[in-house]
Amino acid sequence: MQLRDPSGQLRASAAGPSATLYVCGITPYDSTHLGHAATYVAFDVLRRTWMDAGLSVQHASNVTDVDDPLLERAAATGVDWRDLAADQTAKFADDMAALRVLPPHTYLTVTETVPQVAETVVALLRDGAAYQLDDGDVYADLSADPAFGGVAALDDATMHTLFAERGGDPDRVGKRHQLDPLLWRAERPGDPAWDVPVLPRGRPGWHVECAMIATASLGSVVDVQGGGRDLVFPHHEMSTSHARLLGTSVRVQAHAGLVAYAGQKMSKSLGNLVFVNTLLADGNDPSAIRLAIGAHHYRTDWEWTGDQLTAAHTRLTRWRTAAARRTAAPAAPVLSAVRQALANDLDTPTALAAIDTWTRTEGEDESAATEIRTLTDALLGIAL
Ligand code: 5CA
Ligand code: ZN
Repeated sequence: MQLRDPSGQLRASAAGPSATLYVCGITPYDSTHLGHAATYVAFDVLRRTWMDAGLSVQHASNVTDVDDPLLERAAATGVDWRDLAADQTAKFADDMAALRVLPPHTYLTVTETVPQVAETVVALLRDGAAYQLDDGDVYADLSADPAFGGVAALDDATMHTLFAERGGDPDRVGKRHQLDPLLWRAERPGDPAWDVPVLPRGRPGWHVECAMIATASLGSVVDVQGGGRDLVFPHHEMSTSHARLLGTSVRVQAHAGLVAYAGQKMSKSLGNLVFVNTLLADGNDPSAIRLAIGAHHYRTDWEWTGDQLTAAHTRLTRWRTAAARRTAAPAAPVLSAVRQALANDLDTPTALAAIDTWTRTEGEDESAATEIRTLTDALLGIAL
């Protein structure tokens, strides 16, 4: 698998070659939209590509089931935040299963890992990589990590703007540096909070949650950390920094482009959403949804339109008709073209085009159709 990081040889262990994948999970306060789906499908194709290459994959993910937008939605709708999170997490799992996204091997929520996050925060304090303000809040001291900034490689002004836009608090009085991120938030009235050793009663910050879950689930090397492009800064910059100080290195950062709808990034906070469960309830075949997503390279931003789903249905029907033939052109060259395309930074549009070509070519091979069905099923998660 050749992501854009040139360092990328995967590791071989005594048990055989292996690879570790951390994909940031959802904040469960609304249904899964197509932007989420596109990101999770992209990393699912990566996992399938690795498995096809004979790697033993360990895949971990989190659920941000304590966070401001979730608490605000629960308060606004009069629902207990725990019920909202549990309900939306279950619905997300159903949507992912329908889309045939392979579930992570380790899947942890904030609420079930509070003691471990607290231990992590205490370890960072002990090592001088964090500090506590008078009210008990704990922040990471970014100056303890000389490699900070290497993930996003942004100038100071841009980091500052994005930090403020995406959950950071650059102007909090008492912080050593404006970009220092929150690790532990002491209890505020009405907020969920936990009693833990050493720290005041409170709740975890966001980035440290992913650092801790990745480290605890995958060990000292995360081959790929993935998410949508909106997570590059500050989230992956910060979580990678925390993980590094905890002894875990992230080798490759891979980010999916953002899916827009009605002219803007599809986003729970903007409300311009196309939900996966609505598309499924309308009778759309999950394989067509995957094809519509796979028609775009995972790294590019794109805009969802109904036409693309129509085109994906047409493609799926053509593939199914071709895969029902008794004889067809041999599958081996298609398999190698698809593998080559996916090995080239997960180039799904080229992989799909190779199958298109096969559907239009006649031949005498009697096992080709079965082999193509196996190929699309295993590598692309598409059932013919
Ligand atoms: N819980 C955090 C990560 S630890 C979070 O960002 N949750 S989320 O529910 O907001 O997003 C879940 C995943 O979907 C993230 O990888 C995010 O980058 C991705 N995502 C969100 N909106 C879009 C979009 N419009 N296009 C593509 N991916 C998106
Ligand atoms: Zn995350």
